[in-house]
Amino acid sequence: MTSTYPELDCLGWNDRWSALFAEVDARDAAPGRVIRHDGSAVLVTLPTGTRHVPIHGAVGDVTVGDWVVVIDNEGEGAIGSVLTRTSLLERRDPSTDRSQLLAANVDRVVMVCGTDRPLRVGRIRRGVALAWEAGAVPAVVVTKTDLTDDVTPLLEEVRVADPALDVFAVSARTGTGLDDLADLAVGATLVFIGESGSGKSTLVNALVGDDVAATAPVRSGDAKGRHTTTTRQLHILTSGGCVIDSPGIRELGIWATTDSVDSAFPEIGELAPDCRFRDCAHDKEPGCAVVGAVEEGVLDPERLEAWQALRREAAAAELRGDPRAQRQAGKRFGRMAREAQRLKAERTEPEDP
Ligand SMILES: Nc1nc2c(ncn2[C@@H]2O[C@H](COP(=O)(O)OP(=O)(O)OP(=O)(O)O)[C@@H](O)[C@H]2O)c(=O)[nH]1
Ligand SMILES: [Mg+2]
Ligand SMILES: [Zn+2]
Repeated sequence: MTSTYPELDCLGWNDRWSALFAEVDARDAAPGRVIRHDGSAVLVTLPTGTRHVPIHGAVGDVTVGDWVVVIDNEGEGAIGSVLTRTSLLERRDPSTDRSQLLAANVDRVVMVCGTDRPLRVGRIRRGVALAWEAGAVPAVVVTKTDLTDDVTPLLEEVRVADPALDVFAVSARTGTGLDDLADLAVGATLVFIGESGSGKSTLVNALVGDDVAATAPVRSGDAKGRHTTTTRQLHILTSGGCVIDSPGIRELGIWATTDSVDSAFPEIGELAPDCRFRDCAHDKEPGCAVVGAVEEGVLDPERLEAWQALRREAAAAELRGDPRAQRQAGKRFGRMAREAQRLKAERTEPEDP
């Protein structure tokens, strides 16, 4: 089948977007993909070329990777609508506690870690939960392998974080391992996330085969980055597919629901039905199958600890941000308080002779 807009094929235009766009009823409208967000305007690639389009409040949030309908394309241009997303990566902004859109329509959330800094297992787990919540599949890239003699301990730590994760060991400098990563991108959109200085932009340049993104040396001593990349930008790979480069994230605030945390820990979900209590928190409850599995040595205690920590964090975030979750928790608390009073009353009642 021939494409409706061959100019957009390299950005991932397909039958889905074509069908969604066909439903739009607007004159002088054109489909395009947002390749950069500049605050008051977005850079959009359209069949007619790439242009800035101002954003007005009405459309709601637009983010990099979005497929949009640009109206009045011959004139000033405006975003008429955002086509229904296949995925949306967002995080909690630690300063405002609001959701911040990071990227849309991504297939893979790729956490980039450099061998010149410690790998943080907790951070990887957070990324995994965030990726599933977005509707994308997580992956890890351990880059700068040319700086170490033995990458095995780092890969082992990733395995500890999540044994099911896809892991790529690469060097942007020597090119080792880049082919596998390029293969992952074919027909897909990847988004790179990770600490400043971890090597995201260098990796983008290596994949694109050109210096399309600015990079800067890390601080000597602690290998801290300098926050070189300041906007999210989508790049097209000549080998096929797209990669979104993003600024180093200082704190990957979790914006995940307790459900998405659970989907990052399927082995716990499989055990849970065997717990005595349906709402078992797998902590100190009697008859807990999950704690039992840890005691029998079939479940890694670190996995349970990580699940508990992420679960707590997601639950707290839900409470802060979601009035419905707050009400539910309020009811739970009310039940608990009534139960406590009942028990107290029982205890203080005169005993039967
Ligand atoms: N030896 C070596 N150095 C690398 C490699 N990849 C990146 N670097 C270096 O690491 C430093 C930081 O790389 P950047 O690509 O700017 O890092 P970044 O993740 O984009 O950083 P921010 O934009 O600040 O988030 C640069 O000096 C790169 O040359 C690699 O594979 N090997
Ligand atoms: Mg960068
Ligand atoms: Zn349990």
